[in-house]
Amino acid sequence: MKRIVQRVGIAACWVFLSLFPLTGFGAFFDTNNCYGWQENVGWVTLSAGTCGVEITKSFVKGYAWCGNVGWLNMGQGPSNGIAYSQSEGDVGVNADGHGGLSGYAWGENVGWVCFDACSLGGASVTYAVDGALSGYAWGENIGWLCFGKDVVQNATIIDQDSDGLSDLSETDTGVFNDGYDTGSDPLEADTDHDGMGDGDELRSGTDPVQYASCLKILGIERQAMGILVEWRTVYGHAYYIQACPLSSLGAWTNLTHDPIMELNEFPEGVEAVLDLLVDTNCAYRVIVAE
Ligand SMILES: [Ca+2]
Ligand SMILES: [Ca+2]
Ligand SMILES: [Ca+2]
Ligand SMILES: [Ca+2]
Repeated sequence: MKRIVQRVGIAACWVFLSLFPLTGFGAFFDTNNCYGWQENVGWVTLSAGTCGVEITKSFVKGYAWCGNVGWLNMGQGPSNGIAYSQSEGDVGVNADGHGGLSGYAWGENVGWVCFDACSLGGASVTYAVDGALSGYAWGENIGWLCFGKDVVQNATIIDQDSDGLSDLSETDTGVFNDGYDTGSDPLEADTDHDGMGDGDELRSGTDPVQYASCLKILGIERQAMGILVEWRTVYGHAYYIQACPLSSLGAWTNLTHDPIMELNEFPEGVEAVLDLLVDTNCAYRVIVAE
């Protein structure tokens, strides 16, 4: 759907015809904070850098340090290399590949802690692909152990190609399913070579393993009324088109006051904005509105 906007400001006359891929996203991993809440003893800290916990696609491994309850052994790797059987000598916390945890951890001071407490009538613990734990585990000796979604982090989530997606989610299957199973290559920052990094594609809703699916300007065309800027969209996502005078590179301003949301075409479509300020010597780019 074409929209007409009136932009005020600069005069001059040239249009910089180029494609501007999404920019400005940083990696979204924060390994600085590891906390848990224990009902009887208050906040417990899974100390940053010393958590020693690794989440793989099917199990959790290592020791979590809780300031008030001591070390919590999440398991030392399953015997079969895939998942703990929960039999003697092979006990630990398993991951289901889609955010769910189950099984048991052991603490010298707290005894067994159950991570799939649903069977006990309570909630269970889930994990995000950035290593954050949330939900409730149950310890017979300590009661509920609460993991706060925003603050519990895992210290050893790895992002080998620094694209903002952990190796945990980059399943390298070539098929995108969801944030836990992106299908992208953990050793390639831009798996499909479309110019957008894998993490940026997830944030913008495009497919990280499809070359044709990416956020970019499709065309900048001079028309009688102004400059028409067209870009590729994803349903449910909102965008700003920004302009920048070539005489002042880096000074990007939004063409519209509010972001433009794609609510017509699914799963992907095209939007366009007509910039009425034709006497502008400038560049255009598209960004995803936060
Ligand atoms: Ca990665
Ligand atoms: Ca990657
Ligand atoms: Ca890409
Ligand atoms: Ca893509």
